[in-house]
Amino acid sequence: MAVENMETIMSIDKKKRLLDNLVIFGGKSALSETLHVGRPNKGEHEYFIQLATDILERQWLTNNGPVVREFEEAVACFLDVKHCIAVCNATTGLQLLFHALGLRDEVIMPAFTFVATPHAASWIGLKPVFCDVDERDHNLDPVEVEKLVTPETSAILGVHLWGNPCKVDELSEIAARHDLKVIFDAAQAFGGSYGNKMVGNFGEAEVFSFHATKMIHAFEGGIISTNNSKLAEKLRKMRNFGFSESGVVESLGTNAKLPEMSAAMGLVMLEQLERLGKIATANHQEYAKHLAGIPGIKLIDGYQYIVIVINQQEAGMSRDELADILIHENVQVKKYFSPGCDCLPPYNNRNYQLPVTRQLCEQCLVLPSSENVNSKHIKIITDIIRLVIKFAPEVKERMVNRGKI
Ligand code: T4K
Repeated sequence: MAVENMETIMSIDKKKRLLDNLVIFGGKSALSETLHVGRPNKGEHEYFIQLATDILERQWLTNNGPVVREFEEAVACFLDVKHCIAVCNATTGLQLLFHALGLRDEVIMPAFTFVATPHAASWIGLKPVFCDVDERDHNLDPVEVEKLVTPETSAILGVHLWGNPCKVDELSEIAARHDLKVIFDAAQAFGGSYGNKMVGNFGEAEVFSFHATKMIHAFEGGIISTNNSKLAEKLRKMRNFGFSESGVVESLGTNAKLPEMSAAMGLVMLEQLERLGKIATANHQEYAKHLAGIPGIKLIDGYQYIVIVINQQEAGMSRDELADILIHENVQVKKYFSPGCDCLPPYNNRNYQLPVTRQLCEQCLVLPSSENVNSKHIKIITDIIRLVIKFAPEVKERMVNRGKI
């Protein structure tokens, strides 16, 4: 037999063996436990238990207690912002902010975001107007924003997606020219910066999430940050049924308070910020190293989330097919954000033209990264991606034959 043919047979055999190792084709996962996107970072248990014990012994569990105040001060100091108002979650924080700013009618926002962004507006009777995003950073495209401004528009709501800041200056300039408020959903961007300032200092105010899945969490929780003292005072009353500090109801309000236990977790996690930031950065670099050169895979900048964009033509397989393979391998990837918010009820009653959003909704995949994910895990995950893309036609054929697609 010619040497060439021998090599072909050997490589076919090797390819088959390699593909047989994939769980989707009957192999065994190299990961003994499932890796999740958004697996909570743990923090230091002893410190949390100490704070939790103090809270229980103090018998002051909520309603602007000392730990909430300490958490607010610590965050304000870190962000170098005048006011931080702790709330029970970012969704409610956004609602308080919309209310406090007296927004009405239409709010321009991206459709490529977590559904909390438009839901927060809709819930209080505002109309989300979905705008396309920039392909490079997945954030609001100012050129598209400008086109959507109408006499009904009251605000522009930017979302700092994946921890990367919006084009704050351009959005602020458009808002100023049309006399609109500009605010930011910074749920994913704690620790991010724009120019020489921390995210948290821009627009009328910004809203962070400290949900369990965020790098820094408080089980559930949020912070509204602002340099506007009047707005801060209003928000403080609103989150506590409209009560003033002297205990008199002065305005409409709701219950958006953060419990002491959550604030305690927030403080514990804040202490870990530097360490967790280093882990997240190292993980991002590790992914970048191992994903380099894989056709059709682009890793998005920003250390807090590992977001890849899969170009089906170049990769030879779709985002959904790759996700399916990885999930079988114990890698619980997330298809954030698919479908886009404009395609979800109750917003799917208008035919939005959002070409970049549409494309990203089909192409983005978020991979696991947290203190639970190390370089060995990343090597395993990226080896699988490299393998299945290298042999994409065979992988797809086998998937079809097995009824997987
Ligand atoms: N704006 C933006 C741009 C946002 O991204 C978010 C929240 C908000 C506003 C609203 O903020 P909050 O009101 O929540 O403060 C998760 C989070 O629930 C959500 O907070 C977050 N964005 C969103 C991006 O992700 P899901 O539906 O993906 O969560 P879930 O339950 O599927 O969990 C994700 C993964 O994390 C799972 O694979 C399991 C793992 N996990 C989760 C939890 C809660 C754990 O391992 N342990 C846990 O305790 O929304």
